Amino acid sequence: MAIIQPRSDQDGQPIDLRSDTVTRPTPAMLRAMMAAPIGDDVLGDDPTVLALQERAAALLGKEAACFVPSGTMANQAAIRAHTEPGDNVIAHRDSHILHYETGGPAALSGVGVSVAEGPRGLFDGPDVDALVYPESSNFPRSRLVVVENTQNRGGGAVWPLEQIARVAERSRAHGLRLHLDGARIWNASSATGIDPARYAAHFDTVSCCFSKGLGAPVGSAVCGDRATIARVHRFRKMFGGAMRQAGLLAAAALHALVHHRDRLREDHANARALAERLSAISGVSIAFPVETNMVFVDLGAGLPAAAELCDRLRSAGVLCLPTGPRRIRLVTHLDVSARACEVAAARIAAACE
Ligand code: TLP
Repeated sequence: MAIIQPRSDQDGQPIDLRSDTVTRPTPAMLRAMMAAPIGDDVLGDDPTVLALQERAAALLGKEAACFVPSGTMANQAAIRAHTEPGDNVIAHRDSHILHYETGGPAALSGVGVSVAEGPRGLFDGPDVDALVYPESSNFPRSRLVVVENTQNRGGGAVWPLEQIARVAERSRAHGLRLHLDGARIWNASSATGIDPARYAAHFDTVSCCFSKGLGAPVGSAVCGDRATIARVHRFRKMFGGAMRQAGLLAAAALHALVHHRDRLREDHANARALAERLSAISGVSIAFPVETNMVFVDLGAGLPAAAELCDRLRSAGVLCLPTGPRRIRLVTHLDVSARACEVAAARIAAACE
């Protein structure tokens, strides 16, 4: 059941599968923004920001939350809050904090990152054992483990809860702290039916985004215990992310949290159907099983390279992004309907000929 007519079904609009970040606010969301009571969040009195923070913290079973402009700032402020310069962080080679945050851990926190390997961006308890530095005045201090759920470059993969528990158990045994990059924790939860708080319970901090599948224009939050969130708050200011009448944005995020979580299953069904159609194209293979709202397509030797295919598709009114020389990513969201996914699949088939 679509809430409004998705943008993909409006005349002249491209079918935009580049990311779930591209959604525009719905009319109801805009009304919520217009009606929101606002204050000055740097002075701590924006009621809508405070309400959003309370709600996000409650949903993730944490004491407190800090509203930030982006998922990148959420991760970076959390990393900075948990570490001191010279410390070491453990994360997967394919994690967002390593690939897409412009070297933030080194630049903003002065930390090194030891990389775990493993299929679909997931790793396990023994990887933590292998990567942790022994305590010695020679070595960096291992301090933090970062998990990403869902895992973007792993195809939108969902971490099994037991695997998270194993990583957390080994991390705690070494005295490490844990941060969850939960930019798409809502998708993980929708796919498995597992309450987001059950994922979050294994972590000291969790970042979550309102501006991806949930469809808000801007905004993320870091959730955790009061003391750590007080540090996040401080680093948000230092990184330039403290906003003033931020209630306007928080109102969109609150609306999204209340009204758009249930519909994520439509995006997942659309992604599965899209993958099925694409897998019928000769030379195309689907890189990962589709668990959430992402489809990664590998292009065989007889097909155009990824950048070339994306250019052709742009002319045909379908937008998507290359993530490797022969790999493209397509992401479903509330601005693409099931019908638009069918049309996109047909145009991709034509562009591959
Ligand atoms: N990811 C974006 C790009 O940066 C790749 C996308 O289109 O998927 N964590 C994860 C797992 C993410 O996928 C993203 C965004 C972020 C954090 C950062 O969020 P923003 O874009 O709000 O800084």
